[in-house]
Amino acid sequence: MSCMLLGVLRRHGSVGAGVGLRSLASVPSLPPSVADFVKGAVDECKPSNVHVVTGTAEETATILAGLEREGMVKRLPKYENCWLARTDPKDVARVESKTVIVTKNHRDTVPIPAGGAKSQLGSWMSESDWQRAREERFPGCMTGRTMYVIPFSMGPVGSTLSKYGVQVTDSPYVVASMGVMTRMGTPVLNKLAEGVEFVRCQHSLGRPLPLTAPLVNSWPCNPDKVLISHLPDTRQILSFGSGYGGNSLLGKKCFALRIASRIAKDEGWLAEHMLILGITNPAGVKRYVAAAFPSACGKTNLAMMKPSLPGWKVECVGDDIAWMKFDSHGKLRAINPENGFFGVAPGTSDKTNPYAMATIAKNTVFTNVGETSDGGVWWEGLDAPPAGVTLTDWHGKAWKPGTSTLCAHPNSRFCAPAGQCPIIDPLWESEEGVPIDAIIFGGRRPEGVPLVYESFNWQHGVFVGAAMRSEATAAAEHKGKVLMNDPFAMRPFFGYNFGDYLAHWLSMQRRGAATQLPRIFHVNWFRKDPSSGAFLWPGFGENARVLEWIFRRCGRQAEDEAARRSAIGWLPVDGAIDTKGLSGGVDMGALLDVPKTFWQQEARELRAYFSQQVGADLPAQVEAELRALEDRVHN
Ligand code: GTP
Ligand code: SPV
Ligand code: MN
Repeated sequence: MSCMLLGVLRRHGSVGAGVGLRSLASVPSLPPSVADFVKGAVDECKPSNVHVVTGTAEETATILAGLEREGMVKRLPKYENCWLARTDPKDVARVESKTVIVTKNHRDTVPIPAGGAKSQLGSWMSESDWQRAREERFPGCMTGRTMYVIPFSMGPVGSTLSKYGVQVTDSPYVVASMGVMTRMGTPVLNKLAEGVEFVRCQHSLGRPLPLTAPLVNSWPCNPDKVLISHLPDTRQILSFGSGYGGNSLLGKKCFALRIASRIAKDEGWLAEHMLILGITNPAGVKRYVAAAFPSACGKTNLAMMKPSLPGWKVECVGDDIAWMKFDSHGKLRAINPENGFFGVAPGTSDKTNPYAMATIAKNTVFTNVGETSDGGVWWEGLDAPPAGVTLTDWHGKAWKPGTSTLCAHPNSRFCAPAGQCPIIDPLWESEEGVPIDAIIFGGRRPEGVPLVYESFNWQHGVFVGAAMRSEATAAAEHKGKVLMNDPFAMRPFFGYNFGDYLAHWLSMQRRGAATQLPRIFHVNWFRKDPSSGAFLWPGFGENARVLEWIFRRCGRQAEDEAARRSAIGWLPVDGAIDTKGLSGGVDMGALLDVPKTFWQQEARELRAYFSQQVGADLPAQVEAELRALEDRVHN
């Protein structure tokens, strides 16, 4: 850390923008509250330099060129301004076991599980343990490195639904990625100068210089010391040891879900793990829906889907996170707080998601995908490259199709600007947000759960969200195909006690106008044929057939000719899902079946889960819905 820079911080409470100190005099100073935060981080982390990020294209180019020199990214000459990063194989996904929420009381963070069991609804750390963990990690952690100061906005700068943050980080890869995923730089700094609140985000890779051990793949990280910590009371995030995805791009899951869910509870709105899409029918009527699926369960795919049904159009507002608030007319309105897509690469192809393929054709950072000898990218699900083109896997080793290992890591990702999506919705940056007519829950359910059903009402819909389960995926460290409870697809992202979260959702009923409340649905694209193990439903663009039924239900009374009452909710009647033109034919009977013994078992398992994991914090209305389900499945 230069003495001169420290001197500037101390005397004026501000730091200049720009690398190096020569330009210091000519750049704007930081607003006092930001300067205080940065000064505290500098004093603790002891970087050698401070760079306030302005967000210009030239600055990004300089940062990427620096990353290339260090061997952290490689230019992909086949495309325009695209880059490939290969991480240390120990740093490839979110680390839920090292992710904590710090509050005074344990129960502010999670319901206390019965019989000393471990909570699956978040991880609490006491203030004193956290203080100790911080002192073991952060002092001097940026020695020899540059600390970047990233002013960023979640949501369009200036929108009443937007929130601001400042992230300090010693990872230039994070700066480049945050530049895609958020609105970042000087316009945000100007907003902060007005004195608006901001979330304080402190991130370090935890590898000060000089190194004491060699890097793997030139990717600095400190896997043994990873800790992703959140202080919702003071709106702070401190993340250490990982440079990957949601561990390090702190605007995403850490801010826009964990901290924002707590802000939303305090302020009376919802911060959810949901995509937002607009769907227009052949008559030109448009509706917006939000959908919550757990990580790697199809949000990005649905958000950008190309409908197989003639005349229908889908447009994308967001693919991962929705901030939603009832407006003065009692209509729920949603914004996508993000500015880019951090999407799963494997499985993405012109067949499954052509609009995602178009989105990632330029200005994209790829991480842990395979590489082609002609300077392009490759992953499982793409056609084999043409003769003469060879492949390198995500470890950087030569790789051939048919090898038993994977070419791309299953959680390899693209990071691309949302504005490049060919079907980005015209209102995706609207300040007031888009009006939501339906909320959809879903997950990977190989058995028993029908393709689609609708809840009986808002309260039952909240129960359906609370009852969500899904097969574990590669997006986190869980291994194997184990079925996990993942209420509201928020299990890894709750910023406060799940019982209070349910009460908050139930209270939304009073904020909305009765006639305007979104209908709540549950979908399952992943039901399997028990004998062959194959998916029963073709998915992807064909999911438009299910959206069509949902669209129709939004405009109707509960009772209509398209739906019949079942033990778990409203189901499509025979023929109500349009299957015309589906190649190969599908077994709609098997897809919509609601097996009684399966649901009796499901209700039993749900009761056990609620009593062990939520206990006294379970709202009475949710308990009543569970009892009502038990009655229905036993009759
Ligand atoms: P995160 O970004 O981790 O939150 O994941 P996501 O919810 O955005 O999931 P994504 O759309 O990236 O899909 C994850 C995986 O599910 C990919 O391998 C997809 O190919 C697959 N998938 C998505 N939609 C469908 C579908 O309708 N049917 C089937 N069978 N697979 C799907
Ligand atoms: C997820 O794991 O749900 C992701 C990727 O979207 S990350 O941003 O790493 O959390
Ligand atoms: Mn996604």
